Amino acid sequence: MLEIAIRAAREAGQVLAALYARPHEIHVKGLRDILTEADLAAEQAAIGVIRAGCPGALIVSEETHTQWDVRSEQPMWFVDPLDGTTNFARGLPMFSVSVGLAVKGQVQCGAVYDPLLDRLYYAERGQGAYLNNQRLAVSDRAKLDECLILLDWPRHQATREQSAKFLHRLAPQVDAVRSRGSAALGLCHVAEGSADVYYQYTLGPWDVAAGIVIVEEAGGKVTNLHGQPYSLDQPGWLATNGLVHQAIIEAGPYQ
Ligand code: 2AM
Ligand code: CA
Repeated sequence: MLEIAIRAAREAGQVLAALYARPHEIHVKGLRDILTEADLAAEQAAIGVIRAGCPGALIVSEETHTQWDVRSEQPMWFVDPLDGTTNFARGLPMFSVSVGLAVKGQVQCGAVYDPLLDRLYYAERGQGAYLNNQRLAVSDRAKLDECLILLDWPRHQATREQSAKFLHRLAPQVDAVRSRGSAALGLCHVAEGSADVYYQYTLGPWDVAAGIVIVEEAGGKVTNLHGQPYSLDQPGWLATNGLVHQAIIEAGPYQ
């Protein structure tokens, strides 16, 4: 299954890399939410790989999905064919493909591919997390004032204000703050130890499924924004190196 996830992420990523420098067709899906021809082309590529390797599988992909229930017994593939569409459409070179497989709400394996840097992050539960062939480990920073915080911005006004209030509390206490616009890459940066914390108030399961197992297998911790166990059908996410998890929770979150 990990090999299928990797192949799907790589093939979709190659589609994105080929289309990146060309003009884009942009469709508005909703508030601060767009879709390009590349999201759909990459989705076709990823779904094709999963269907070939795992016939009959349930695939929950951002642009094409039916109803799903996280408690179902059926294994579920969560696919974000282009995580960071706003970056992609503007020519900012920060985006990825995310492919994860969950069984009864537990992610078993996943791959996140950054096609421009040819960086493949992947993990299988119990087997460690890797970037290309290198084993990943979260950072050992234990104090907030040493930490680099990554966050992404929700689309809706009220949630964006909540996130800004949380940041208002955190920013004076930490080393640095960044926002890259790809949740999947944000989680992978925590896994590799280049960032210490990632949070976002609203994400879909396709954004996080692969990143969850990559962070956990790198020794990090993933919960909801209150520090409670996460659920793939809930919107709020906090991933850290584990050492500063409690300190972040105590600094927020703002409701
Ligand atoms: P996307 O590019 O696939 O749309 C930037 O805000 C990051 O958060 C991106 O990974 C973006 O995913 C994701 N994101 C933001 N708001 C979201 C929402 N309401 N639902 C799902 N993903 C969201
Ligand atoms: Ca997407």
